[in-house]
Amino acid sequence: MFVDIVKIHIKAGDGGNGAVSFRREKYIPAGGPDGGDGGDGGNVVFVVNTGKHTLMDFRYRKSFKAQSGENGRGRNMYGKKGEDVIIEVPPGTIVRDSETQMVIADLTNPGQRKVLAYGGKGGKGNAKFATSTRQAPKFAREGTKGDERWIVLELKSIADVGLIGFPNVGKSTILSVLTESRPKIANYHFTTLAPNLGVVKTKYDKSFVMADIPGIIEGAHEGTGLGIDFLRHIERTRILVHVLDASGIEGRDPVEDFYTINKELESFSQELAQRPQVVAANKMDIPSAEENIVRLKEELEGKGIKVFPVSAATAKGFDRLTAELIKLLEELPPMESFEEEWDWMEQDEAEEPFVIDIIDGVYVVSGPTVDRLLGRVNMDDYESMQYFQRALRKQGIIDALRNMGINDGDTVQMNELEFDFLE
Ligand SMILES: Nc1nc2c(ncn2[C@@H]2O[C@H](COP(=O)(O)OP(=O)(O)OP(=O)(O)O)[C@@H](O)[C@H]2O)c(=O)[nH]1
Ligand SMILES: [Mg+2]
Repeated sequence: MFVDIVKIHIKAGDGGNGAVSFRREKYIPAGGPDGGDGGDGGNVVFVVNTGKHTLMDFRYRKSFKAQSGENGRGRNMYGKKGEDVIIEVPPGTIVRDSETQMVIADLTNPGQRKVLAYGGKGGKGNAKFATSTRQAPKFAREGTKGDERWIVLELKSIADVGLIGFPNVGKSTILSVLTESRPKIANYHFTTLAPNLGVVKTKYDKSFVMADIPGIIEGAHEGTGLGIDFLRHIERTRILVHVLDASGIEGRDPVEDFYTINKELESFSQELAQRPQVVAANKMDIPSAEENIVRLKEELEGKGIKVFPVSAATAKGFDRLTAELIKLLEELPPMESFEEEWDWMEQDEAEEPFVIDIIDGVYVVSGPTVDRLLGRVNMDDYESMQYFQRALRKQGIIDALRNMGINDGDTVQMNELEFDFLE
């Protein structure tokens, strides 16, 4: 089975807890605090591996968890950082948030890496909470939780040129003539069940990637035949080569075939239907093709669609076709990548400006706002202290303390600073 869309769960490691510990030394009855910080949790990292072509690996394994950070220990020993979990995906993998369906990553370039769940931060050990007035803090901080979420991986192969057409018209045979790819070829419909890719090397010293997909029939958009879901594999091709059986050996008319397939294409995606198309009129080695090719050219070339008579069986006519493809590829804009619509990391990274913990009756305020504020004030300077008090009010810290039930005279701690609350 060809797996090209999967839902998986990812969880980054939690941060380790900070330790509460006191130095023990011979002859020194009560040493200072020496509880180390917890380690950060590991991240969930996605990496593009060009050796992979399907999402097969995710068929049985749907849950990925990075290691948590270790807890801090005494003697100021820091907890070890949790290991990242690395998830390898084929190029062309789009990642969506399973709830919102928004694209969060387009993993296209070889070797590209992206963190999709960040590990939690390790908590600070009690050594970090010591101040001149509280020399033996009996508290430490817990580590924060790692990110966790359900995501959907969807494979959209990246190819320059996509081969489309009815079953049995010779798409796979053409791929095998032009590339080293060896897809299954047989004289029955729906031989190809999953897309095949190959690299077309030309004498112009240029190469491009060609994709062959399963055959399309009338009603495919309603699920007839193999349906058209696999068209997502060629959504990112820049040109479509529409393969027609010019011999009409199966009793269909190649001119009608052309319109039928395009109608199906339109019902899948207007955008894909607008993609530049050239026609490869195949099976020219069969005599009945002579008559049909005249009609085909008359019908289509008037509409600006170029028709190339070819025979995959005898490998004839492909030089002109590939020359045209090279020319078009040079003119056309590069392949569009998916816009990443939403960056949850940015949202997560905008941490809370401050948090308040009540520890042993002390109101401990910490966070980026506090760090910034304390970096700016000089406690020995009256004006500076007044600025500090105004800032506390402006940032909402006073209100937050009030809401937590603080009373005049209670102790507030901000990093190294400790003072009594008095409005
Ligand atoms: N006479 C002749 N037969 C051809 C030519 N190209 C392909 N065939 C034959 O047509 C049959 C179908 O070829 P495939 O390449 O498997 O066709 P396909 O379009 O990939 O078919 P599906 O994968 O089923 O959609 C095979 O028996 C091929 O040998 C050609 O140029 N001339
Ligand atoms: Mg085929």
